[in-house]
Amino acid sequence: MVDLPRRSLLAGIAALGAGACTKINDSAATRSLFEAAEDGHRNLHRALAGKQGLVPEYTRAERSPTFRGNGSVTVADPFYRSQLASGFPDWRLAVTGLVEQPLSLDLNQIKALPQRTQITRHDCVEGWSAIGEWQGVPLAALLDAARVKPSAKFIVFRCADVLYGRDYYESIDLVDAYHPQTILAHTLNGEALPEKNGAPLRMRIERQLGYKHAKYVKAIEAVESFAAIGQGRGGFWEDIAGYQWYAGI
Ligand SMILES: Nc1nc2c(c(=O)[nH]1)N[C@H]1C(S)=C(S)[C@@H](COP(=O)(O)O)O[C@H]1N2
Ligand SMILES: [Mo]
Repeated sequence: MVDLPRRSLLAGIAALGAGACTKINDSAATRSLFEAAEDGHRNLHRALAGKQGLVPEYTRAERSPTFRGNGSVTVADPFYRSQLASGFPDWRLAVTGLVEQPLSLDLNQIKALPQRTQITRHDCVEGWSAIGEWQGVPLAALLDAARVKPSAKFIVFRCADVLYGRDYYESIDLVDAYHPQTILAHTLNGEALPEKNGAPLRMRIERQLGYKHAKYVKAIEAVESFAAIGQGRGGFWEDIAGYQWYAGI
């Protein structure tokens, strides 16, 4: 694990330029991944929505007065508890797996990367929705800084909470990973994320249902397959309750 100095991280991102997303989405690797998608729902959904279609964004006036917490709303891990009490000074996000340059970033480094703010609607399969304003770093910027290897097919999120005795985790494909509205958020409605909503860092994967939006993210891992992780279905709810891995909305 290399602690990449902030300056070289920013220089690396600047060198990639604003075209980074386009470049990756136009790559033969991504196209063949898309074309090879086996899942009928996924193919259909992508064909209808367009690969990079954006979900609607809302106005500040439309934000829900409170954004409820669901699933884990607290984290028992003692290191997490001491960090929560002091504003996460020693919290590190790892970017690992099939990358040329593994990263270990603190919150200040993450906030110094390009940022995106979006007001979106969260839909939980349990039958509730909420509109919130999220700010964070596009996952694409983190993946570009770490230089994902061509063999990577999925991005896995490792979380700090344990629910029903299991580590929460989730995974998405590279199309969703590089989607412009897929961000690692640190701020909700202008304030640091509350514990119930995933402090200090949680995913927003706006074209997917709520359970894909991993909270309390401590590591992001590029993998070729998620068969050996958890029970092999790609996520916590996929493993324990048979929820669909592809939860496109
Ligand atoms: N780490 C972790 N992430 C999680 C969950 C969880 O229990 N643990 N619950 C998921 C579900 S089912 C939903 S609907 C959303 C809820 O996000 P919220 O608590 O901010 O409303 O987080 C998702 N991400
Ligand atoms: Mo959910």
